[in-house]
Parts: sequence; structure tokens; C-alpha cells
Amino acid sequence: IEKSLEEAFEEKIANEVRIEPKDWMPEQYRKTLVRQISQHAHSEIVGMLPEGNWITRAPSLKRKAILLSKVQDEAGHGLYLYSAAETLGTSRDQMIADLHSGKAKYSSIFNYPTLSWADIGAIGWLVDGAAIMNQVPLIRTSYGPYARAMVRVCKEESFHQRQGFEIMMTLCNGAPAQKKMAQEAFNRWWWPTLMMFGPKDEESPNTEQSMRWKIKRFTNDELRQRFVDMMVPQAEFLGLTVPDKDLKWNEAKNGYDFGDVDWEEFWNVVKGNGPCNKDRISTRVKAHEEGAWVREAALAHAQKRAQREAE
Ligand code: FAQ
Repeated sequence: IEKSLEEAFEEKIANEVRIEPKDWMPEQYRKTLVRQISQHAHSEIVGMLPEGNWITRAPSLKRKAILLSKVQDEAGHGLYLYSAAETLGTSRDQMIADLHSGKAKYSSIFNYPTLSWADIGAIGWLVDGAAIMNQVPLIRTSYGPYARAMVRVCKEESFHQRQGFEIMMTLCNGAPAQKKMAQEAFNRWWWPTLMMFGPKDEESPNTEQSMRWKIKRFTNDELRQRFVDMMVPQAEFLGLTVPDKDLKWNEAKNGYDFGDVDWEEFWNVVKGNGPCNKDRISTRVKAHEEGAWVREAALAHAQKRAQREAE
């Protein structure tokens, strides 16, 4: 029986038929998805912190309202993604416990500090730009609930990216000090953004199997290349200099050659030793503990209602 179930699964993958929660799937497929989707969810939740840092200091009421909405959108993305992961049989409590204990990862990018207002522009432009590059193909990922969650997430991310670009454009067309602030933020965020796509293909243990199962549609290096090719003209439009002396147009490959990412820095951040790792996790743990009364009250309320309905 096991054999025919596996054959049916493989057939669906080959024919681009989505795998749904109640379908049979190989244990490793389930495990890979729980890993990727929960890490994606954690990234959205931890990802609220660097920008949240500027909500009270945004330069105008309008900027503040926009940033507040964007950060709320990220919370929504985290919640969809936890729900999608839960359909695979792992509880949200378990996933959150794994984040708080350091067992589960989240994107390296959110371990860098936001030092100036320009960093908020750079995050929207670059980090959301990278997120879109990575997530638009996930609309076609083989697991149904994940693919469907990505549709709305990508629409909102596109909006976030325009928002970031517009902040950068305002700064770049402003006073020399503003332009300088934009360039400095660009210098800080460019390389960490390239790291978001994950290790080089030959050092990525999960890519091959995930491509075969159509969980991933492109490799880490393919997406990184596309991102560089998309961003360089945007940087030129803004009048900013890409902080990479090796960046050069390559006519033959119809794309840019670019310098090597500092992989030592990448793994160091992934292992928990980046500039803000400890601070990010302790902030999340504190928020979770301080929110315990809300979860208890919601549960008590639900129980009371269920009891009333049963009477
Ligand atoms: N940071 O074998 P691979 C956002 C880990 S966007 C930390 O290549 P895979 C929106 C990887 O987990 C950011 N760890 O792994 C937003 C694995 O370790 P494991 C989130 C990383 O899964 C914007 C190991 O290295 N987006 O949040 C990173 O095939 C603004 C080996 O790597 C997603 O999660 C990294 N950068 O490929 C929010 C997208 N890269 O798990 C707020 C979905 C790799 O075996 C504000 N995820 N690792 O212990 C994916 O597409 C994939 O999981 C990759 C990694 C591409 C991230």
C-alpha cells in the first residue's frame, strides 16, 4: 500500500496537482514543509521588531500611520503562515516554543539594527524586494495551504516595497544630509539582503530535494542573481552606489557579476551571534509571557460560550 501511496504522491507532483493536508505525503516532505513554513512565519513575526523600533519616531503622522500598517501586515503574514504549518500536524505552541528556545531559525536579516530613518526605507525597498523575489514563485509551491497563503502575502509585500522605495526616493531627492543617510542605509543593508536567499547552491543541503518536490521553484543562487539584476537599475535611478566593487554587467550572461557574500558573517548570524539575535529573542519571549493573560482570557471566554451553547 505504501508504494502505491508514494506513487500517487509523485504523480501529483509531476502533474502540478497540489498536495493537500489530508493527502498522504512522505514524512520527509512533511518535515521539510513544517521547517520552511514555520521559519517563514517566525521571520514575519521577528521581522516586526526592526521596523517597530521606528514607529514612535517616524518623521510625520502620515509616515507613522503607513509604518504602523506595514508592521501589522507582517503580523498577519505570520499568523497565516502558522495556520498553514499547523495543517501539517504541528501545533502553534510547539512552533513558538522552538523559536523561543533557539531550535527554530528565522531569517538572518532581522538580526541587524535599524540605526536611522533611512533604514526603514532600505528595509521596505531591499528586504521586502528580496521577500517578493523569493515568495512569488512560492505561489506555485506544491503544498496547497502554503501556496494559497502566498497569494495575499505577495500582494501586500509589493505594496510594502513601493513604500520603501518611496522613502528612499524622498531622501535621495532631499538635502545632501538626507541623501547621505540613504546611501549609508543602502551600504548597511545590501549585503545582509543578499544573504536572505540562503547559502550558495553547493552549500545548501535542502535545495535539491525541495526542488524535486517543487517546494522550491528556483535555487538560492538563481533568486539572488535575479534580485541583483532587478535592484541595480533601481539603485541607479535613485542615484545610489551599490557597495560592491566587483559589480559589473556581463553581456554574455545578460546579468550582473557581483562580489561574493561574506559567508562567515552569514553563518555567524544564523548561529545566533549577529548584532541583535539575543535582543530579538528576548523581546519575543517577553511579549509572549506578558500576553499570557490574553490567551487565558480568550480560552476562558471560549469555554464559557461553548458551555452556554450546550445548555
Ligand atoms: N537566515 O538548505 P538551505 C519576510 C538556513 S522574508 C537564516 O538553503 P532552504 C518578509 C536554512 O533554514 C524572510 N537561516 O535551506 C518581511 C537551513 O537550516 P535548517 C523569510 C537561513 O530552506 C519583510 C540552512 O540555512 N522568508 O519575512 C537563511 O532550502 C520585511 C541551509 O539552507 C522565507 O522564509 C537565512 N537567510 O532555503 C517581514 C521564505 N537561509 O532549517 C518583515 C521561505 C538559509 O536546515 C519585514 N523560505 N538558512 O536548520 C525559503 O525560501 C527557504 O527556506 C530559504 C532557505 C531560501 C530561506
